[in-house]
Amino acid sequence: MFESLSKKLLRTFDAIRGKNKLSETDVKDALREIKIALLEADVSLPVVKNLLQKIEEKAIGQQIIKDVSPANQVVKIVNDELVSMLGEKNDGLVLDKKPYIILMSGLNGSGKTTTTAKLAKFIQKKYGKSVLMLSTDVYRPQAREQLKIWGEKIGVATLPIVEGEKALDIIKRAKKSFADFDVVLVDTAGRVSIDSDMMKEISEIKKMLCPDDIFLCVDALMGQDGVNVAKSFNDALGLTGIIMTRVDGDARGGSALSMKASIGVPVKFLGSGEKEDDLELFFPDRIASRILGMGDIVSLVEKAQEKIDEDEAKKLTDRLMSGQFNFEDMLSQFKQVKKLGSIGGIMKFIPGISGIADKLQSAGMNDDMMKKQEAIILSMTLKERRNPDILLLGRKKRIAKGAGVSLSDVEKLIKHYQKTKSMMEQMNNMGGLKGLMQMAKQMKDSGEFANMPDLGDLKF
Ligand SMILES: Nc1nc2c(ncn2[C@@H]2O[C@H](COP(=O)(O)OP(=O)(O)OP(=O)(O)O)[C@@H](O)[C@H]2O)c(=O)[nH]1
Ligand SMILES: [Mg+2]
Repeated sequence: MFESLSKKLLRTFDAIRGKNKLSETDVKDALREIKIALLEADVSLPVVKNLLQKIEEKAIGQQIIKDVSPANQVVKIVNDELVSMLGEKNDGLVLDKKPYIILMSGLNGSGKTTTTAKLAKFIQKKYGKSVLMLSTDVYRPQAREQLKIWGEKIGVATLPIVEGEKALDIIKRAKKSFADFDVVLVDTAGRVSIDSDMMKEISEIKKMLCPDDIFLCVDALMGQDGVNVAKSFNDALGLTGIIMTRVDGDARGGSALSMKASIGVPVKFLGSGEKEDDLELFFPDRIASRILGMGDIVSLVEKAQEKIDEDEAKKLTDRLMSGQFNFEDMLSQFKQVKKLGSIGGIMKFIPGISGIADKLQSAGMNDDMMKKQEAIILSMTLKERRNPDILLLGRKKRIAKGAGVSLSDVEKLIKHYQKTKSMMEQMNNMGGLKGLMQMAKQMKDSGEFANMPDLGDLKF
């Protein structure tokens, strides 16, 4: 989601980036492009108009700030207005009460049950709270069973199922065990928003529960229709947050971007897959910077911290720094990259690189290359991995055959290894991080990474 919008906005900014001074026409041209990009991303017209008006007022009246390029000033204005449109801050869940009750609502198949389980896992992991899940979906066969299976899978308690019970009776029974838990998540039956009986039922559930949060799951693929659905649920229930599901599909993202501005309810979470960990908080500032190609270092670091075994990472760094790097270390490096997701996925998060990620990918820096290199290392004996110096022609040929690659592939990898090792030694001699910064500067000055941003480029 957001990729195509992001690409178009970056192109617009590129067009003004080279200019020392922006005329009113330059700004107007850029704004027109931004407008088209947002409309194509399915952001609703009134929302786009409002946003553009605010950006224009600021952009045209802006003071020239010393040392900051006009284009970056425009990017900053667009960024700030996007953040404000998306709802500024997301404090996540403030579970300030026991039990804290969350009611889940949504259309049929919008992802309520899956999201209930994801949310339970999130709460348990992030806040260390005990969670009870229950389903009042007595209409779809196996609906309550589905939640029970999730509970067993993720280690979260579910209310025992009593066949033949009505939705409100389930709530009545469940309330007796509420005191034993910090958080209670209530999954409900799917409904069509115009189905008045079902809307009446969930309103009654709400009355009985007095929930602290009422979330609506909206399928991102619905586009602007999703905003209309949210409006009718909000009118009936008074929502406290939206969870956009299926953002891993090819949704253009317009509904997520319009929600707060259209109905006044913020998007709180994004659901990005069918597994229990595929849920992330929706942070307006990070989303804006991701869209504007400024990368999202914070998300990357968090993602990395969660998945990489810190000890292993430290061990690897120590070995790198001491020049002891060998193929076993390289293999463990690959494993860590795999844990983070694809190389393309990682690059999207890095400021300055997101715009050239495609080019790098097509130049061969991609997951296929990594798989090939991994296969080559796996064909080496342990002794060879630990002592790359013994890799003479005979061994190289055997390894190539074992990995199903050509001899030149093996030689390329060995060269890559030698280069990395010598870079590490050089860096070590130059004094660690300071050396790295110097090396980065040299690389940039030599034109090798002409697109690498100066730190100054990223500041406003
Ligand atoms: N790709 C993707 N699939 C999802 C996501 N969330 C849910 N799904 C899938 O969507 C389907 C429906 O999800 P459910 O959680 O059963 O939806 P529901 O709203 O509870 O459905 P009903 O109870 O029948 O109304 C399942 O196959 C889920 O695996 C998501 O974020 N991404
Ligand atoms: Mg369900």
